[in-house]
Amino acid sequence: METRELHENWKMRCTEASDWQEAVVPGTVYTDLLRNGNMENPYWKDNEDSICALMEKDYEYTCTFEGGNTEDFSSIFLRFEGLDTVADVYLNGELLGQPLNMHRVWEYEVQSLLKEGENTLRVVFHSPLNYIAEAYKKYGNIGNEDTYEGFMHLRKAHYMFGWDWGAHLPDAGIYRPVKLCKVKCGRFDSVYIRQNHEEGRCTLDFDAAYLVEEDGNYEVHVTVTSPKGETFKTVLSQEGCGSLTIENPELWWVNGLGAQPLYEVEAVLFCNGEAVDTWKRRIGLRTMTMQRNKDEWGESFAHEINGKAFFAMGADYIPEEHLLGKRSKERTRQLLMDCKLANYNVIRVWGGGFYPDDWFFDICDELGLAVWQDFMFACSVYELTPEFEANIRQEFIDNIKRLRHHASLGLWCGNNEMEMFVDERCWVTKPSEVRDYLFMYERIIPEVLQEYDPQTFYWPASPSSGGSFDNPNDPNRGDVHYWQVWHGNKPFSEYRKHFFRYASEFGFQSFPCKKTVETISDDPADWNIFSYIMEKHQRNYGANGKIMNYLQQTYRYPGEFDTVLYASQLLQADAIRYGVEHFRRNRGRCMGAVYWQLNDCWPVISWSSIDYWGRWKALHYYAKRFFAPVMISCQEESWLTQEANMNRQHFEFEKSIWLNVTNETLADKEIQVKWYLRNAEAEILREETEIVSVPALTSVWLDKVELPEVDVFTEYVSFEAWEKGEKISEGTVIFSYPKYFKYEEPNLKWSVEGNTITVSADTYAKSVEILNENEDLVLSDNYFDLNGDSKTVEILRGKPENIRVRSVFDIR
Ligand code: BMA
Repeated sequence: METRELHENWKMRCTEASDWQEAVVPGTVYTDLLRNGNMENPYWKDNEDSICALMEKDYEYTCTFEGGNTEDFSSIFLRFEGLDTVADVYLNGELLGQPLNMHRVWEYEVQSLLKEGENTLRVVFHSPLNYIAEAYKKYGNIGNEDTYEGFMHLRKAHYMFGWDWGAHLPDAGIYRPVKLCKVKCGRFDSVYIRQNHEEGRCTLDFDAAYLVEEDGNYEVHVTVTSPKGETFKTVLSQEGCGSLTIENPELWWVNGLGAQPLYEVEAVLFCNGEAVDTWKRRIGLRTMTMQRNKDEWGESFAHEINGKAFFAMGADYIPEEHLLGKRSKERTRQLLMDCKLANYNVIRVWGGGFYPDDWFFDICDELGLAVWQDFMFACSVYELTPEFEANIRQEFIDNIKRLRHHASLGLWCGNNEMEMFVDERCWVTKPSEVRDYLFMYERIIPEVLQEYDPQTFYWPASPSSGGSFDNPNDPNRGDVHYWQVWHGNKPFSEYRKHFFRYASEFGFQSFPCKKTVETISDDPADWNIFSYIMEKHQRNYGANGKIMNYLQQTYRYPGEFDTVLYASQLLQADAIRYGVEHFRRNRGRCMGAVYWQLNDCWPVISWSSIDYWGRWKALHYYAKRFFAPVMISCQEESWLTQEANMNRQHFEFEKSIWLNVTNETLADKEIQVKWYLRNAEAEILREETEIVSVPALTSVWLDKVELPEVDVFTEYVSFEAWEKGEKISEGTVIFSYPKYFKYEEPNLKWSVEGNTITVSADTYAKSVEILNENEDLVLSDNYFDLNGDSKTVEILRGKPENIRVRSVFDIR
C-alpha cells in the first residue's frame, strides 16, 4: 500500500469570515487562530470566556493536493485518524461523510473521485457548543455540573466542556494525521497477537486480518526480532493464522520489577509474490492481568505481571492540553519520564478525555508503566439510541485494534464513576438509563473485547467490585475512589482508618508555584487566592477556601501570597503521603495507590502533582519518596493523628512510633533501620538500630515504640533505612501539629557545584524547598527534611540561577 500524509497546503477560516489563514494539519482551530495572531492566549486571566464563544461558530479547513497515479491500484481511500468533530468531509465538492466522533478513525473510498492532477479536500467543523445545546433540548439529560449541558451526547472529550480542573475550551479540528492510501490487491486491516507463556517459552499466535481486493495468491510473512537482534520467522495460513515459539523469552516487566525488552513484529502481505502491505509494531512478552482471590477481607484486586502480584503506584492521567494542537510526543515523554523518576509503575488514563495518542503507549512500553485504560465515559448517563450504539461500537473496535498490542496495556475499564452514580441514581431520570448502563459496560464492551482483545483484563467501571451495581465502592473488593479527605473535609489522618484493596482515586489540591501563577496574570492585584482571576482558575467551587481550612488545621498563618502557595503544596504532599504510606504498609490487603491526579491541561489550581508547565509540585517529590521500591515509613500516633482538643479536661494522646519497611522489588532485602529521638536543634537524645529482613514483595513492621515522655513542641523522631552502606529511604515525624512545633531558625545555606546543589541547616529543617529563578528546577530530591546536616542533590532539569531556599520555619 502506498501511503502519503496530506499535511501540506492547508488553510482555514471561520465560515462567517472571508479571510483564509494558514493552517497546520494535524492541528486545531484554536492553535491555528493563536498562531496567526487571531486569538488571545486562552489561559490568560479570564480570556477563556470569549475564546469559548469562538466555538459557537463553524470553521472550515481546505487543502489541495496532487492525486498522482490512480490507475494501477485496486482501491484508493482517505484515512482520517482523528477529526474533532461534528465534521463534514468533502473531496472535490462531493460529501464523503459526516464524522460525529473524535475517538474514531474515518476512512473513505475515493478512487472514482480522485483526479491525477489537483484535488481539493475540505473539512467543515460545526459548532460543538450548538450541537450539545440542541441535543440537550432534545434529550434533557443531566450530568456532571461543571460541564456544559448536553456534553454526553457528543463523542468528544468531555473535559473540553469544563471539569472541576478544566476550562470551557472545546477546541476542534483535524487533530491526527490525514492519509491518502493507494492499495494494490489487498491490505492489512490489523494483526492480533495472542501470547501463550509456559515455563521458559512463549508462543505467539497471529491472527492477521487483511482485505482482499483481487483474486490471487495471498501470503503473510511474519518476522519477530528480539532486542538482541535474533529473528524468528513464520508464514501464516490463507486465513491469516499461524504461530511462533520463542524459547527463553526476555520478559517485559513494569518499572521496578525488571527490564522492558521490546520485540519487533513485522508482517508483510504478499500478493502473487509481490509485497503489497506491511504492518509493524513493538510488543513485550509478558502476561498481565488482575488477581482477584477471595480472602479474609473480601476479594483481592491486584495487578499481576508474569505471575507476580505487584502494588500499583501511580496517578490518574488527564489530557495534557486544552489546545489539542499543542500536544507533542516530546511533552508526553517528559511527563511520563517524570512518572518513572517518581517510581511509578502504573498510570490510569481517566475516562473523561480522549484515547491517548500512539506515542503515549509507545513511551509507557519503554518506561514500564502499566496503563489502566478507561473507555471514554465519565460522570454521566448516555442515551443509548441505535445510532449512538453503532457509533460507540466502532469507537471501541478502532481503539482496541490500535492499542491492544502494547506491552503496557494493563486493563480496559468501562467508565469513570458511572456504576457508582447510577447505583445511587445520581443523574438518572428514567429507568432505561439504568438498563442502558448495563448494556454499554456489561454487554457491548465485553462483547467487543471478546472478539478483538480477549487477553486483556476488563473491569466494568472505576470504582467497581465487579459490576451489576454490586456495591461498586466496596472497600473490601475491587477498586475504590476515596474522597472523604478533600471533598468530605476529613483530616488527612483519616486515610489511616481505611484498608482499601486498591485506591484508584484519592486526592488533594494545591496551588501551583508563583511562576505558573504569573502565566495566568501579571497584575499583582490578582495575586491573592480569593481574587476573581485566581478563582476563575479554580474549578472546584469554593476550593481555595477549602485549602485555607486545611491549612489552618496544620500550619501557622502564612503571611504572604507566595508562602500560601508553598504551604498549600506541603499540605497536599503530606495528605497524599499519609494515604500512600498507609496503603503500602498494608501491602497484601491493599495493592494499589493511584492518586488523583498527575497533570493539568491548563494553568490551574488542582489536584495535580505536576503543573501545566511541567513544574513539579512538592507532591511529585514526595511521590518519588513514597513510591520508592524499598521504603521506610512511620505510623506515628500523635496529637495530629488523634485530633485531641487541648482545651478539654484530660487532654491526652498517645505518642508512639511504629516503623515499617516495604519492599516492592523481586529481591529479598536485609535492611538496617536506624531511628533517633532529637530536639529541635536536631541533637540526638536517643538512638536505636536494628537489622530487618524484608522478603521480596512484602511489607514488614518493626515493634511499636511508645514515647510517652516526648516533648511534642521541641522533640521529634528521624528514621532511616540503609542497604549495603547506603541510605535508601528516610523521614521524620513530629508529635504535635507543624503549627505548634517550635522550629528553630535553621539558617539554611546552599551552594552550587557543577551539576549539584548542597543545602545545609543548623537545626531540624522540615520540607526544605530549593527554587531557582524560573521555578522550573527538577532535582533528584526536594522538599526534604534536614536534621541539622546537609544534603546534596543532582540537577536533572533547569538552571541553578538565583537559588532560594526555605522550610516550614518560614511559614509565618
Ligand atoms: C474524581 C474524578 C474526576 C474529578 C476528580 C476530582 O471523581 O473522576 O471526575 O475531577 O474526582 O473531583
